[in-house]
Amino acid sequence: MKKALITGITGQDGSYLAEFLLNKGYEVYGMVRRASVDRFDRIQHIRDKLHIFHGDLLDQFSLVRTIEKSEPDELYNLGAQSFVPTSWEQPVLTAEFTGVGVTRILEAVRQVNPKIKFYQASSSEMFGKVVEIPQKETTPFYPRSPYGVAKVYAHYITVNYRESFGIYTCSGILFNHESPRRGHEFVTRKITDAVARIVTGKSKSLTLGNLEAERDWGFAGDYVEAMWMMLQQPEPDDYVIGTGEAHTVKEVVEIAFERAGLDWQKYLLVDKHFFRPSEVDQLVGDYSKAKAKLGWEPKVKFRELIEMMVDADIALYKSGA
Ligand code: NAP
Ligand code: F7E
Repeated sequence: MKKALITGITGQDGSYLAEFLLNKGYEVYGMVRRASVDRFDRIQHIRDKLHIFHGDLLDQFSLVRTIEKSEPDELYNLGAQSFVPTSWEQPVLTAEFTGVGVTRILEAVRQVNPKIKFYQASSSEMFGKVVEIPQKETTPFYPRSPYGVAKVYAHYITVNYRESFGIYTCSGILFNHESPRRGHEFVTRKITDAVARIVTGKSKSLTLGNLEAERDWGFAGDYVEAMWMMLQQPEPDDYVIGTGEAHTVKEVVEIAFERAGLDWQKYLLVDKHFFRPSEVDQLVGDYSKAKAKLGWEPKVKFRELIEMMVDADIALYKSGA
């Protein structure tokens, strides 16, 4: 039985990846940071099948101990401060979690067992002010937020440990991916949650920032499969994962309200407070390398994804949550 260790197992992707690996017959270990209350909502349904250790990307010794105790064949590093606006408010902490944290965990791998296969959660935010459309593995990076800058560092340290020490490291450059488990502060979930609140009489409006920004939105459940596929190849490499389609925030709004039979223009407000100091205007991923080498393709389409999220949020409120 193969063993996998996931950092960030309590997050959106961590929960889908844990489910995916359990279904593949893996023994799944998760590293969680200590909090005064457990944050296991997303993994509650599989909690009894998981092995959980406490550790933190800020604490080198806890990383070494977690890897020693779990003895993984594969390590998926999904833990990060992942919300872009917070990275302007806490740039140093973001650099520590999202950037230097990756060096800490790679050092722990090197010390404990350099044969572990390592996946790093890189991001399309690294492309930032894009220099070509669509973006692929060879597109130069131009990050536009402290989060994007930290991810560029993390990406290159992952490449560097592959080239310097021969460790099997892969970097998945993932474009935005969403699901009913997405954090409420991210724009898709903020919109679908607001629609559900309006439908159930809990709210009267939704306030957003830049409606014209374009993103390439896919389904998190599809994307975790790509992470696993990367670690099953004969040679480690880096891959862009996206859908190849760009849509505006306004399109998300239109589809979400339409799904609930509401006219969005009656409910939507725009506030400068939600605009960013520097914006990423257009992201769209060219996933042809992943398709050719991994045989990976996205399954869930954009409209289907937003409708799935609206339906799930309405069901949640109707169930009394
Ligand atoms: P998420 O829902 O925000 O989850 C982040 C996870 O990281 C949580 O489990 C969190 O634990 C954990 N974490 C935060 N700081 C940590 C620390 N110091 N030590 C250990 N764990 C820590 O993010 P996600 O959407 O699942 O994304 C997973 C990864 O992919 C992240 O690295 C993100 O930056 C990257 N990524 C995401 C997307 C996307 O569109 N979702 C796209 C590209 C890349 P708590 O539960 O304790 O907070
Ligand atoms: O913003 C605009 C905002 O916060 C998307 C993370 O998973 O994907 C995610 O980062 C767009 C931006 O995601 C609001 O200005 C308008 O243009 O949902 P988001 P993100 O910043 O793209 C990347 C790939 C990651 O790696 C990150 O970890 O939506 N927008 N109005 C808004 N965004 C938010 N959050 N809230 C608004 O009210």
